[in-house]
Amino acid sequence: MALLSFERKYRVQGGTLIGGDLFDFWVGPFYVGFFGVTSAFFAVLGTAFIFYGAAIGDTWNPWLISIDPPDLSYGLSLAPMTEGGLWQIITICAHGAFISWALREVEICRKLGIGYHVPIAFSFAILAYSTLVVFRPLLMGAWGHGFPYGIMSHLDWVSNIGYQYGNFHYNPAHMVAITFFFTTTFALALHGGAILSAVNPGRGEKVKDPEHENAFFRDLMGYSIGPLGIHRLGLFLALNAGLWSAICIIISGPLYEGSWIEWWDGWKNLPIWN
Ligand code: 07D
Ligand code: 07D
Repeated sequence: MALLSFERKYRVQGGTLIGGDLFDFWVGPFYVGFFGVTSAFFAVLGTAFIFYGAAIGDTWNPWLISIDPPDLSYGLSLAPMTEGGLWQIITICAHGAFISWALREVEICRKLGIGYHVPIAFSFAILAYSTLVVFRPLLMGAWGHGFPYGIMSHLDWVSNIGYQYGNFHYNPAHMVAITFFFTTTFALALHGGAILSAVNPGRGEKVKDPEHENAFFRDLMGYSIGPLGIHRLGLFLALNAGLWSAICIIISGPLYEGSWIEWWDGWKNLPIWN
């Protein structure tokens, strides 16, 4: 089915979570929906507040603009606009935009009658972000534990927090997360390579089918995970990368305050050595 007639067939009314058919229409190629409107609302408002913060700040250099969270002394209270209040409002807008975007994905899945894999996957990114700016600050008793919104300043934050706990490389959950990130790129490189090698051969060569891909991996290592399996594996690896990232930062502070380097000395205290 040609793409345009496919779109016409599946551009159906219904499947909305809220608002009935109020915003159930398309603008050009984009589905609008109630959550499209709320996404746009929060994204525009949040961006406007970032520009306002930049305007009252001391630089227009895009790398150096930074909207900082309130000082730790404000605890979990609301701060004045110029002393972290802006960061708090932008955090609310960011959550409004990200969660709306995920729910808009859900509505599109419902219209098409497909699974919710994409919105579930995006939820893991939102979870990692919320862990950094909501859950961890709540558990530690101050919004000041969130990261600043700025291109270079958020790197300063990652570096500072990394060394505040000795050296983040020694955080065991950070190790697991990094391993999942690396394995995700490894799997995507193998999968992308396998697909291209079969369906994009040299000029004049015949396009090959999935059995060629299976046979390649069977010849290479005795096993092929298969066309469906590789996507299951990919999603599993990628979601775990985000999940273990959230775990590695939520345990730093709320659960363990010392140096991650010294945490490994714990094995010396095991009773089996006595
Ligand atoms: C390629 C999809 C497209 C998305 C892009 C990002 C903005 C920000 C905001 C001016 C893979 C668009 C960027 C809208 C503009 C202002 C205020 C996704 C792709 C192109 N970071 N981070 C970057 C964000 C955190 C870290 C780049 C966001 C944590 C390190 C970009 C968040 C920690 C490095 C960026 C976020 C952390 C970066 C490229 C939110 C741990 C880099 C991102 C909402 C996760 C790299 C100068 C990219 C860099 C980089 C955006 C959170 C660490 C500016 C939106 C606090 C170590 N981060 N980041 O390609 O070059 O993502 O930084 O949580 O080295 Mg970051
Ligand atoms: C949070 C982004 C969410 C994004 C959303 C969408 C828009 C719209 C619009 C494009 C989670 C935003 C969308 C804005 C854009 C348009 C149009 C993703 C998020 C919702 N580390 N480390 C991690 C490595 C070191 C430290 C995670 C490696 C040092 C701290 C990952 C190395 C020290 C924290 C990771 C390394 C240190 C981390 C990040 C190597 C510093 C965290 C991925 C090789 C001295 C953070 C939840 C992530 C974390 C984190 C990797 C080194 C500190 C596993 C590979 C030793 C403090 N590090 N790290 O979380 O876990 O993505 O955050 O050296 O907080 Mg680390």
